[in-house]
Amino acid sequence: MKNLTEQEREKKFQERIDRGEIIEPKDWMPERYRSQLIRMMSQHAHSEIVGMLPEGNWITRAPSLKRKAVLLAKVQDEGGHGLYIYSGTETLNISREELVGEFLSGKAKYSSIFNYPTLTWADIGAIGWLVDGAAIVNQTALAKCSYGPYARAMVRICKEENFHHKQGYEILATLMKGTEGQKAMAQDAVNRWWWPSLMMFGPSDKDSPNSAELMRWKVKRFSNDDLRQRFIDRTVPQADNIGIKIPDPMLKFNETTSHYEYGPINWEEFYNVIKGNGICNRERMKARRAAHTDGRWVREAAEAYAKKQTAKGIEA
Ligand code: FAQ
Repeated sequence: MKNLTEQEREKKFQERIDRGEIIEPKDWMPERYRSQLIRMMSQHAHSEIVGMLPEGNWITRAPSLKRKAVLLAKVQDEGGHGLYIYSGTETLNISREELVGEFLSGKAKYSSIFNYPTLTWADIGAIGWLVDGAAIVNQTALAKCSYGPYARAMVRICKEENFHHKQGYEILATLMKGTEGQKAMAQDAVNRWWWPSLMMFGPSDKDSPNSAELMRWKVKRFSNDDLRQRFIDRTVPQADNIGIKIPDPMLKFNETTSHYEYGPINWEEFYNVIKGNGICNRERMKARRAAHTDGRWVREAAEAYAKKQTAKGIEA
């Protein structure tokens, strides 16, 4: 690659992608490929970390010891996913401090979905079933993306998300077998989380500025609308199974296409949330900034310990 012009390098890079080769950290890559991956992977990592907050809200109020243990494990998993994806992002030559700094300053985004409140226990079921369900559809595709560290992270993360999905569905299925009040609570949670879950897949293809480039590089393997459709098609029958009604009067199965048709998504609400004006945006950022400040001593202690160990290693 040494004597090639930038254009020739990019051409060779695209040929590798077209052949289905996996790009690894030490391989040459266009600067734009690197920066797009940093944008997308860091947004994903921040989302996993912020995603701990709505569910963390119910750990102390889970209805039984078993539910509490399961929820605690799930929230810890999400934290682990965040750290795992941060490590993957660091292979693109950016430090954890920079990544976290961009998030805390508000420069980097996180998923719109985590700006909605968890009002009742049924919301924990709805998050597991719908939010993790949407995340699995999106991430199963990303497990086949062209960047090795991201693809490998997704394989492992999807396994855990499958457990999260099942536990959420089981919470709602249990409520739907309960009293009228419990059924109403489950339905109300799905009414509030359905549309925001569809927004997780990002804007419609015609309004998605990054999609064409990311698909050319096989970072995205399917478009936002295709993945959204896949999620709807697999989720509606699950709702039917437990007697939950999807809050969309226009939802109907099209026998010819074998897909569900659905009503219009409120994109104004989506853009409002990603601009920082959702119900919980301010609360979420406040919580993360406080956690960062309160955790300073831990970072300092870990750094001091690491330095001491290194020094010992050199002496030995
Ligand atoms: N929220 O051109 P596109 C989880 C932004 S993890 C906020 O289509 P792209 C696990 C987008 O950044 C959930 N912003 O963008 C869990 C761009 O703005 P920018 C997170 C959004 O990148 C479960 C602009 O709109 N998953 O749930 C959103 O091609 C339960 C234009 O959009 C990932 O991050 C949104 N929903 O496609 C944890 C997966 N959608 O940056 C706890 C990886 C779009 O140019 C509990 N990411 N935007 O200023 C992706 O697959 C993609 O980045 C998309 C967006 C599909 C999210």
